[in-house]
Amino acid sequence: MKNQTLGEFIIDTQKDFPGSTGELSKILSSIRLAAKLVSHETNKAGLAKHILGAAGSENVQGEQQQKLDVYANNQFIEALKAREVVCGIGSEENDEFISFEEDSCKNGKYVVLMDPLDGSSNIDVNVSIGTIFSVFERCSELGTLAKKEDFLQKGTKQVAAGYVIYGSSTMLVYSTGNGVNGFTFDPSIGVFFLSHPNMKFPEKASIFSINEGNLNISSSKIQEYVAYCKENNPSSSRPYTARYIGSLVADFHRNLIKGGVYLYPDTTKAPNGKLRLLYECSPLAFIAEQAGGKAISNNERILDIQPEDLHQRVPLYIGSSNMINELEAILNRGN
Ligand code: P6P
Repeated sequence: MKNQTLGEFIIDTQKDFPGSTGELSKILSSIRLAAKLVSHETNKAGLAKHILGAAGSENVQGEQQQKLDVYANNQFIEALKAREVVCGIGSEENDEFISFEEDSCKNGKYVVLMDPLDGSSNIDVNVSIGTIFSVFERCSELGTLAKKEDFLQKGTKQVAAGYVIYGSSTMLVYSTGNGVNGFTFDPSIGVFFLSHPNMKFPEKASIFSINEGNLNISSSKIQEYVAYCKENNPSSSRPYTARYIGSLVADFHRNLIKGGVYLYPDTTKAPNGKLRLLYECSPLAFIAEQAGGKAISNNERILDIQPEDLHQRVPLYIGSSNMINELEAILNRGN
């Protein structure tokens, strides 16, 4: 349907889930609402001094919380709680997971994990930032408080995942397991429109995205792969193009549209890498695979990793299958 709105799309695709009771649709609608509110605040961050600058507090990662971080976290938590279909939330901004105590919420079938504003250190320099979210059915008993095991589930168990990118335009990109669709926000009427149906990584890809400042403290195999990307070999479209924004959602989204691979390896400074499994790597891996791409962590598929901690970090290599295959050939080769 031309000019289909996100709301119409959510209703139309609900029939993909026989016997669905509309609860997942309510979650997606609440994410839509919170995304609009965060988009509004992000777009005026440059003007509204009360937003700019650190909130003075630190999050569990020991990173300075920007006021917009705190605002985004609160908006998504409140919007999800209000729909009474989510029994708990795990957020980058909260040391522990949140279990809603209201009876109506305790009967919620789902939990949500999120990075409410990834890349927020870029806020003050006007670089695109994003929200990343992941939805699971709870595995603990309905009517009880959300438990740790509800959040520590393998990525293959996700029922939905996606991201919002606050850039030159605001887009919401998500999947419920039947492909990936992108919606662009029209702030003049406050509506998300289907702008990128059935998103797929381009077959041919030649963009690599890594912080090369960390190359000398990365493994020799990662150094070998980057050297491979830079090698002058026109018959295989190399040297590839280097692009690194330093904002995961922006780098991932560019690669999804243009083709490419994003790498955040383990280093001597960050032995498990920097990115968090549950609310960064796993939801983006779900999207990547739904879009025909791949997502691995050294020698295993991201979606197969059994989480052990809410804020667990893992190395992440994600993007176009052809480039991940090239990397895997190096990673899996005996030394
Ligand atoms: P580095 C932002 O802090 C973030 O989590 C991702 O959005 C981004 O890709 C990465 O860290 C950048 O990390 O070490 O290259 O500055």
